[in-house]
Amino acid sequence: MRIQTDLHTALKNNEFLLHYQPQIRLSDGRISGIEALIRWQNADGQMLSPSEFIPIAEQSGLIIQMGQWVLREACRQLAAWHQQGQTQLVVAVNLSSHQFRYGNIVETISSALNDFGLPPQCLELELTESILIQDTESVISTLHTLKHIGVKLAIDDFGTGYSSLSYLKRLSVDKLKIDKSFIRDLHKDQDSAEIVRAIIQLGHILQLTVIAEGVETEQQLAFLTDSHCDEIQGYLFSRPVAAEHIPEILARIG
Ligand code: G
Ligand code: G
Ligand code: MN
Ligand code: NA
Repeated sequence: MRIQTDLHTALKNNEFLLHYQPQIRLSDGRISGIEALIRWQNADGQMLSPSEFIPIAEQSGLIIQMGQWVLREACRQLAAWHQQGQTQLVVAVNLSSHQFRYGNIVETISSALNDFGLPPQCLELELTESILIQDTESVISTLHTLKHIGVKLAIDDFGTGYSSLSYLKRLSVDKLKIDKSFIRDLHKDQDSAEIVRAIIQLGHILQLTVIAEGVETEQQLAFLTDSHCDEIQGYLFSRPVAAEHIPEILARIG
């Protein structure tokens, strides 16, 4: 209950902020996109991770307001980067299942794009498999509307959720994000390596972009390059950082 009250206050007092983590395209080594990740800097100056407060925000329904703030803040920041000349930059935003179902998501997204004058294809939505397997009329119709608007859709934590792959065919998803647990275990067990290769092949057969998350070592990078993975994200290139650090990273890796 305490953290729930605190979350309300935090929204009112602007205690949330976004950190940003670059995604690197392996074909040319350049930054293809940036994932926005929420942080909570509370009144004591303590930085809290979303895994500590997102589940509580989901339970209380506050995730909807929080998610609206995230979308608008990410769009505001992206528009600023576009104005600084990074006109091709894409920002990826995580959506929670609750927000997707009850959050008036289409309206939130179209007004954010409109208010900040952004082309829809520079916004990517990261959905979890738990959203996609719900497979109800309303989820499918929302996904189609979002595609029609022109935003990109990525499946986050791919491989950890449910085994039904039928939605990949039916819903026009653009990208698979291979869950970091497989990348972590790449060189510990043969199965993870086989699974990663299989996901990349599956993605390519379906003409999807495949990105590996949680890339921390040169050894993992070499494996992913060899397996024709399209993009990588992880501490090897950069941790999630405050927005002010992004221009220097863009200047360094392009
Ligand atoms: O940085 P990391 O500790 O940043 O994030 C932990 C988890 O929180 C991840 O599963 C990530 O997808 C989720 N997360 C981060 N930011 C957001 C957000 O803005 N909205 C939602 N729904 N989840 C987020
Ligand atoms: O669930 P989602 O993929 O949105 O969350 C991304 C999470 O992964 C965030 O918590 C982010 O801080 C974390 N992360 C990003 N890069 C790495 C990495 O190289 N290693 C590990 N262990 N975590 C990472
Ligand atoms: Mn994500
Ligand atoms: Na993920």
